[in-house]
Amino acid sequence: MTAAVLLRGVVLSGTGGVWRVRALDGTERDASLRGRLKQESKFEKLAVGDDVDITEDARGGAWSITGIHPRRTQLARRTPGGGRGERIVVANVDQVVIVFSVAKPEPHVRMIDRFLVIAEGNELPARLVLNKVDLVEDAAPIDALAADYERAGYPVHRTSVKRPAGLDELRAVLVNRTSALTGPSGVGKSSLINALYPGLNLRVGEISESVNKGRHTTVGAVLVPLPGGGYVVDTPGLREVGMWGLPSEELDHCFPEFRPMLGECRFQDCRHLSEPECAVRAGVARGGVSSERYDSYVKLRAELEESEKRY
Ligand SMILES: Nc1nc2c(ncn2[C@@H]2O[C@H](COP(=O)(O)OP(=O)(O)OP(=O)(O)O)[C@@H](O)[C@H]2O)c(=O)[nH]1
Ligand SMILES: [Mg+2]
Ligand SMILES: [Zn+2]
Repeated sequence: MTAAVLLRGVVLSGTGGVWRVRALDGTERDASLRGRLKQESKFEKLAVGDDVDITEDARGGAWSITGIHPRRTQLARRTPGGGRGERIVVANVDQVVIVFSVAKPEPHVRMIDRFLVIAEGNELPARLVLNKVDLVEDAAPIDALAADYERAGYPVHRTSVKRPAGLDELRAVLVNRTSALTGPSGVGKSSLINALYPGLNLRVGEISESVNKGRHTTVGAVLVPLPGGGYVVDTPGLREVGMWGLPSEELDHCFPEFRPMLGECRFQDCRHLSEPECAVRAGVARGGVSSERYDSYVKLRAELEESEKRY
């Protein structure tokens, strides 16, 4: 009897029966969950990004997923109403990279804050990329925008694919990590990836569509290996996660600059809206908390409370 071949790898894509697994040596294979393992509950929740063992079947040629290693992190979609059920969209994401452009299209702070809240809700570190800096002559508005986020504790990158600028710094923070890349259409996500990795020539944003073309299952996330180590995962991931199921009373914790003040409101269950002696609103008045960020909090809080009424 020959010993079974066992490889360790990362799940790149797949949403159901067959999963694409990239072994540590860079080779890729399709592998499936079979028989008894498929029934075991821990395998039901296998996700893109999972760190797995695959084994070649005795007859050769076919590979099975035979082990799943503990997850470092997860980007999950929670069940509304605070139930325990959740769906893991991507496992082992190390950071969320949120790309906006400084012009064409204009940055949308409410949307930036929404993406940041999703990252915080999943306990993932996030950074902001402000692309297309070549399009604006006056840097002052960009500096003011960047300052709000830096003050909240987020690293901000200013980049241009056209000039080019900030690309080496951005590449350096992507290496050897799994980054969920997100942002609205047209801000330059694909252009950035192609400028950072000229050999890759992949259109992030279109990958998942082509991989999932013709399937009737839910469109899943796809991990793209980067030359030099690391992965970017294109989302549907993040958009799909949404703020769905984030309890409204946890929203304040998703604004890191609020956290030092949260124990200091007069009421323990302060919503930071119109309650007296609210430490967060005092922070806004003092200037320690950006009023733009606070406005986002108010809007998102209303949205979450509204959705809770429906469950
Ligand atoms: N001036 C300027 N234009 C840029 C820059 N980066 C990207 N663009 C342009 O912006 C447009 C959109 O870029 P994409 O890379 O396709 O944007 P995307 O974020 O991938 O968009 P989706 O795939 O739709 O989500 C293209 O015409 C790019 O040439 C930049 O740094 N400066
Ligand atoms: Mg794109
Ligand atoms: Zn308060």
